[in-house]
Amino acid sequence: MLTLFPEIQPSVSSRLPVSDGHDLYYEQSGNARGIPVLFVHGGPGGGTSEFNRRFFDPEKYRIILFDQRGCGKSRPHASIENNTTAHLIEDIEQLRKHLGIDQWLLFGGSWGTTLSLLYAQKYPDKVLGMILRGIFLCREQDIHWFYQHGASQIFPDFWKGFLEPIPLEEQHDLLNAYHRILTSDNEIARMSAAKSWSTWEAKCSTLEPSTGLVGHFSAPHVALALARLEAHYFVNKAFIEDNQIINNAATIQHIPTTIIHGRYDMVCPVRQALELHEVLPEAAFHIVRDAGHSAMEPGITDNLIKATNQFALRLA
Ligand code: STX
Repeated sequence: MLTLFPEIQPSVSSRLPVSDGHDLYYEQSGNARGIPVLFVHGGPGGGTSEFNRRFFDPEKYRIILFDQRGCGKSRPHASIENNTTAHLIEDIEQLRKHLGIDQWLLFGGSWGTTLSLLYAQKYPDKVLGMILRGIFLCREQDIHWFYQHGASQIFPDFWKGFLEPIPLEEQHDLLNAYHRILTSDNEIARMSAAKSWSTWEAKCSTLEPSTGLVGHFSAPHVALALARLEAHYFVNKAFIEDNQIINNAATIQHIPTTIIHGRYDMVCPVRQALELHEVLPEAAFHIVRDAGHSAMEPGITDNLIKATNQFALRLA
């Protein structure tokens, strides 16, 4: 079983002003002359963490992490103004040009797979390959599963905590109820809802309870961005057509892709990975038999690092 590479520090950490007053945090680590790889984080609103650098051999990769607009160290924090999928795609393209990179490898998890796939469909000639973990197609049924009925049946105990901030008469439409509170003027209610939202997601992300993951995502700064951005994107159906990713698979057929998904992923059920693989039959596809959603599940980490090592050989 492969485990994370040793901790490294970024050689450059900087900011990139993008459109509409948003300002992105990004950083580079590893080998400045290595294969460029972009880490595309989840949520939306999850932000990057230091351990995200450690999926890549630092001698072979030029590792780029960035925080999508509105989250992590990007500013303004938790802002849903001028924050749509199209903006995020153009931010990635602006970052690519800014860094002087012709083509790069995309490494995305969860919402990071949604965004990577949509970016690749818009700019297929900029993408060397994709490593995708925990496929999230972001259709109505995929959102409904996690925020209304589905995962609620597997984790009924944690679900109580998710229902807690929502008045009974609004519980038939939890996403809109949360969105109302998370965008209200009541700062206390906003923060309390954000904490319940993010705790639910973090608790459902691993097969075994992970206090580290729950602690990170329920901390106020992280929770607020994650909850506000997710609710904003999901009430708007991610600003994409239903089944947009599947319907446009032809545009990315030729891009070398590895799909990795935990059998017991309760945030994004594995069926989404299967459906993606059906339209990208050339992609390598690994269902990890003893894993949930998180990249930190041991079997998922192992498969992710195997994939980055294989891409390093292939792209050398
Ligand atoms: N959200 C899917 C997603 O991208 C519905 C995601 N799921 N869990 C996460 O992200 C955390 C990493 C923030 C726990």
